[in-house]
Amino acid sequence: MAGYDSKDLIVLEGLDAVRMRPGMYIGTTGTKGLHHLLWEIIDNAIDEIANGFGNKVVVTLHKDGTASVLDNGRGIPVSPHPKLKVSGVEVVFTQLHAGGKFGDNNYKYSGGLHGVGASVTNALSRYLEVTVYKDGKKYFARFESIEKNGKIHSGVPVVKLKEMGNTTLKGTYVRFLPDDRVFKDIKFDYDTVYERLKETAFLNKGVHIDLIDERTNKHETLCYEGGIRDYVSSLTMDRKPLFVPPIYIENEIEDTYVSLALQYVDNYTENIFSYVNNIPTPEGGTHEVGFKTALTKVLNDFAKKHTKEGGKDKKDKEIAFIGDDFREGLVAVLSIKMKNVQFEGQTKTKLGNVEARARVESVCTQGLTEFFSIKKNENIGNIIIEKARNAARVRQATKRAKDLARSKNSIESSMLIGKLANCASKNPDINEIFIVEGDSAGGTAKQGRDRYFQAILPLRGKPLNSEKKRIDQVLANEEIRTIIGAIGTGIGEDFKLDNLKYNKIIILSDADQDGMHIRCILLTFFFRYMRPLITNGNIYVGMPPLYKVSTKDKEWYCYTDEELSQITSKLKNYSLQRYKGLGEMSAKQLWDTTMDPANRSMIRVTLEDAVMADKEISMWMGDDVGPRKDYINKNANFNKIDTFKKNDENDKNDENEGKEN
Ligand code: TSJ
Repeated sequence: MAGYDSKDLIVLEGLDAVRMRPGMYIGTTGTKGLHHLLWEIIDNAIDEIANGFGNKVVVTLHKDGTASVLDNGRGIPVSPHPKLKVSGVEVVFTQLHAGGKFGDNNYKYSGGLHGVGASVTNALSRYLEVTVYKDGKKYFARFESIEKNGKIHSGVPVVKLKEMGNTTLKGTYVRFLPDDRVFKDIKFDYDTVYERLKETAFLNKGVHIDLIDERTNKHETLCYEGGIRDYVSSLTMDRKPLFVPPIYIENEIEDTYVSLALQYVDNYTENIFSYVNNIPTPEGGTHEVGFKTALTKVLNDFAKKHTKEGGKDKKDKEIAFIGDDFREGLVAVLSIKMKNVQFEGQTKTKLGNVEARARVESVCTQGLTEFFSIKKNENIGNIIIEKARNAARVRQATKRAKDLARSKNSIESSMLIGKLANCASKNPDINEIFIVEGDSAGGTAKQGRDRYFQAILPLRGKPLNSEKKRIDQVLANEEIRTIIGAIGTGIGEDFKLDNLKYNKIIILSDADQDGMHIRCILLTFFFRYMRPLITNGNIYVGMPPLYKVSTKDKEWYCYTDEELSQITSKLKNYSLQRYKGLGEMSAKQLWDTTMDPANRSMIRVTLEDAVMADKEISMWMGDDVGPRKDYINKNANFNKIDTFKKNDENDKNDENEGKEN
């Protein structure tokens, strides 16, 4: 232990502090902390490469429990430090650098997870060895954490840096054994290291990173010429990108390097992965704000310009986009490099530097504007605007529906006036509302009803567009919003059964395909947004008759084909009327057959019915064409009320709603 003098002791005390409170430097002494030792070393090697010196890093997990990192950079300086009078290598491994304050040296951007440096790895290792290949010479040094008089001295230079002969190589090799007196478990995990290196390789384009596990003979070579472009592509690979390849921007401004890659996928979530000096910033920060501002601005400009010129969609002028609209389905990686970074937030993973915002915004605005000004990229712009327009519509419709559901006296709202024929009674327990397909049938029902307790809400024409892909868009439908207003409970999280205005909600639609479709949509809507109404048994499907059989002195209504043949088989002279729709019935007939509680038969909708309707709707409206095609083929001549018929027969025995009270 030659050369272990008082001057060094000061330094050594620093490293002992690390061992005393490892948590302060590496977070934990668990697996995460263990791997942190390796990240510090890797980050230093990557820094060298990122600064333009060398192009390769090899990480090896050895059988003896050590890990090593090799780069082909310039080699850590070996000359004596002017003040400390020890080699540069010794400074690197024995000097504790207070987090982030390592700014004004040769490192352009100080890396390392918290910038604590390689000395922390040394302090928490059994031993650490360094080999430097530089200026034709090979150098070696070794550090150990030694126990002496019951006290552990951390990271002591036991072999001072020495020349070991000639070499043609360049670079730095560091190998260390984590100290089992600090860590419970000192086994490095291949997958953890692999994932970290993959991310690093994405963030440092063109850098070759090898991972070798000598314990298992597993190995991997990572190198992405596209950098974060490849990162984004890998993220969107399984998620239907709306265009390829990702948009890419890269520029430097005021000593801040900004790179951005982005793509859109066919879903509704926002995925921005941001980094500062290769450190992830999951809490975001000023750089993300700058990017978002730029994206919103550029896309808004694009939308304005291209709707005016093209004039394809006049409605566009009505839609005011907000930033969120441009981030549905966005997958972006933003990586910046700058000096003197300040982290904030709960987990210190949010960039706080105010200057970063304008710089990132400037680079992104310029880059994106340029991208979209190129003629062949116009189509990509249109795809994004189309997606944003969709997002904006859903947002507005959802808001309208929610507002309506929240507003206290929504029944008085203008939309309902003239549509809803409300009942006189204010007692929800006895009140019923018929949701009737079509204005004409609605009119008949209004005439035929018992206006004391029966309300009628006609649905106009063909209310819902089956082209709509998302159920959220069902909320854009005025009819649906009217229903929400009439029922009174609100929807989704705001649902309150206590505010239900009608104990029975009865869907009355024609027994044809359109009728079934409307019924499906309504059930799906109730299932998704007012589910307690279904589980509570408030939703019914009305059963108008399909036929009327008349003889000279009697009339029968038939609700199924079986009933019809049963009755007509015993008759000789009869006339048959087939009801094609509710509108063909008189007010009295409708009352007698379908609305009069004493005679009517209705189906109480069960959760299973609703699930079925929901599935059916998903099939019709989903993105996946496969199942829809199958369904159409299988049911080319399907009976329109299949879904309900089965239940009809069951229910008729035990219930029966028609014979209630
Ligand atoms: F973390 C570490 F220190 F242990 C470590 C550092 C580990 C590994 C594997 C590599 C490195 C490292 C450091 N590789 N390359 C460098 N480069 C320098 O330290 C260096 C070289 C030359 C000059 C110069 O100004 O000439 C400056 C520096 C900082």
